Amino acid sequence: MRFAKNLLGYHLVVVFVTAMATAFTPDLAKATAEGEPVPWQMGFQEAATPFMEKLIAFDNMLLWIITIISVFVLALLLYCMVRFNSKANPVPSKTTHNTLIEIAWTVIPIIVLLVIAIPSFRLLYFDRAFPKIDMTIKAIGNQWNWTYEYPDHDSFEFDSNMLKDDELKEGQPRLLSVDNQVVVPVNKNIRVIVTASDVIHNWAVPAFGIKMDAVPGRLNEVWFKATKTGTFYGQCSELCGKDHSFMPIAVRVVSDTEFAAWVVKAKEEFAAAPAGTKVAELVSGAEQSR
Ligand SMILES: [Cu+2]
Repeated sequence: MRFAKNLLGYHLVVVFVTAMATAFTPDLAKATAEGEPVPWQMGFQEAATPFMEKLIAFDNMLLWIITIISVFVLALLLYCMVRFNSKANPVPSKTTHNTLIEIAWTVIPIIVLLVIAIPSFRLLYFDRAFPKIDMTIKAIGNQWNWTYEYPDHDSFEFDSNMLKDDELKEGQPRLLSVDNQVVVPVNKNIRVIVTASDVIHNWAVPAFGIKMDAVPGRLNEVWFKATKTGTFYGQCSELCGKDHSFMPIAVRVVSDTEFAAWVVKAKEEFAAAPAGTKVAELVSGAEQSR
């Protein structure tokens, strides 16, 4: 019996240690493929922008804080149960106030909240205060695909549709791969103007730390600076109808020269449209027929 108890205790410790190790060192659950989720992934996808790096560091800090608080509260509860149960402590104390403890349990939580609030506001500011933008793209959500425009490059535009299972090539992730990827240059500040033509969608790319609502008749904007080349996947993150889960986002980050070459090809492939018409129409509430 004792052996069984020891074994159970040992097992619980192993489970706890493994869980903690996985939670605190994302490397153990490291994605094999960058920019996309992997089976049994526990942490975030690897960061591909400075903002996401900061976000992950902030999340790790919060994890430490909530773990310490939870363990402390649990320890207090256990201590009370053992020390002050009716058997161990038959005559209860009549104490009702303790000024020192009351000040402590007011001031310490305030300090904890400040420790959380300051980096949190900093992060918000970093995200919302746009740096000098090198390039702008527009992402327009439709039921159920994305349209992209490149206003800085003669406003060519194209639709990005999910590839069906029988269209996938070797190595392309299912439900995330698209026919036309958004292509952007590496290490450049890219602004994404996000809007929609029908219902609310959401342009989200986890590795960039981006999640922005695409609202019809409204222009939202986000920025990112991808510091790694590769393909980064995301999905529409606002319930938008029956094919909500089938309008993925695929962003390919390439070098400057590759980007320049791609723009030349893309301009030919997707015949140029007059600059800005699409968004102007959307804002004035004109219907898009797709
Ligand atoms: Cu959607």
